[in-house]
Amino acid sequence: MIKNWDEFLIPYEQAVEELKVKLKSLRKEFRDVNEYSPIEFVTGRVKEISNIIEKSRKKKVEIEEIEDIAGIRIICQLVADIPEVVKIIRNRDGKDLKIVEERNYIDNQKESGYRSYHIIIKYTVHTAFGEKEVLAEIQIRTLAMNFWATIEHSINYKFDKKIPKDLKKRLKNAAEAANRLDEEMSKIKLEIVDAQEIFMIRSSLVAKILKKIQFLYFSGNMEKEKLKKLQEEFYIYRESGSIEDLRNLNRKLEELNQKYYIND
Ligand code: 0O2
Ligand code: 0O2
Repeated sequence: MIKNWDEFLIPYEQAVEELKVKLKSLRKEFRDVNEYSPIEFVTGRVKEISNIIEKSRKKKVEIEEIEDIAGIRIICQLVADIPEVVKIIRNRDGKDLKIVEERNYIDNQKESGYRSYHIIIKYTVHTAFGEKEVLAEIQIRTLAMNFWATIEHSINYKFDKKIPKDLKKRLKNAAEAANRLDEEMSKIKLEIVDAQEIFMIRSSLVAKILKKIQFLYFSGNMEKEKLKKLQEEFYIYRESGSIEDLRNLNRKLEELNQKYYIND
C-alpha cells in the first residue's frame, strides 16, 4: 500500500522529464546538421494515481510492477522512421537505460486496431533521497497511429472501456484508413526524395555541360557554327530533355574537349 503518493511518484516524474529532454535533444541534433529527424515530437506523462490503482487491481500486480507509470511517446512522420528510433534506443541499452521488453504492435496489430511499437525499459534516477530504478514505457508511433489511438482512447474512456459493437467496427475501419494514410504518405515521401535526387543529377549535369561549352569557346579551336549548334542542343535538353540526353551531350562534349586538348 502506498502511503505517500507524492513521494512515490517523484522518481517517475524525474524519469519522464529526463527521458523527454534526452529524446528531444536527439531531434535537435538531427535538425542542427540539417538531417531529417526520425523523431517528429516527444511527449511524456506520469500515469494518473486512480489509473495506477485500477491497473494494479485489474492485473493483480504490485504497483511497482506496472510498466507505464512513467510513459514516453515518440511520434514519427513515417512508419519507416520507427525502426530508426528503435535502433537509437537499442544502442543505449546497457548505457543509460536497460531494455526489458519490446512489443511490436505494428506487425502484430491489436484486435482493437491499435498500432504502436512499445519498449519497456528500466531507468535509474538519482533523487535527493538516493538512487532508484523505475520501469518506463516508450511508445513509438506515427502521426496517423497517434491520431487514431488518441481518439480511440478518449472514446474508450467515455464508454468506460465497453465500446458498443458497431462503434468498435467503425473504429477498426478507421484504423485501416489510418494504415492506408501511412502507406500513402510513405509513397509520397519516397517519390519526393526520388524527384529531389533527379533534380540534383540534372543540376550537376547542366553545370558540367556549361563548363565544357565554355572551355570550347575559350579554346578558340572549334568552328563557331558547330559550337552554336551544340549550345542550341543543350538549351533544348535543358528545357525538355531526359537525363540520358544530358548524359550523352556531356559525353560528346568530353570527347570534343579531349580533341581540342582541354580538360576540365
Ligand atoms: P515545440 O517543438 O516547441 O513544440 P513540459 O510542459 O515541458 O513538461 P512538454 O514536452 O512541453 O512538457 O509537453 P508535452 O505535453 O509532454 O509535449 C508536448 C510537445 O509535443 C510540445 O512540444 C508540442 O508542441 C508537441 N506536440 C503535441 N502535439 C503535436 C502535434 O500534433 N504535432 C507536433 N509537431 N507537435 C506536437 P514542445 O516541447 O513544446 O516543443
Ligand atoms: P493510458 O495511460 O491510459 O494510456 P493492457 O492494459 O493489458 O492493454 P499492458 O499489458 O500493460 O496493457 O501493455 P500494452 O497493451 O503493451 O500497453 C498498454 C498501453 O498501450 C496502454 O496504456 C495504451 O496507452 C496503449 N494501448 C494498448 N492498447 C491500446 C488500444 O487498443 N487503444 C489505445 N488507444 N491505446 C492502447 P493504458 O494502460 O491504457 O494507459
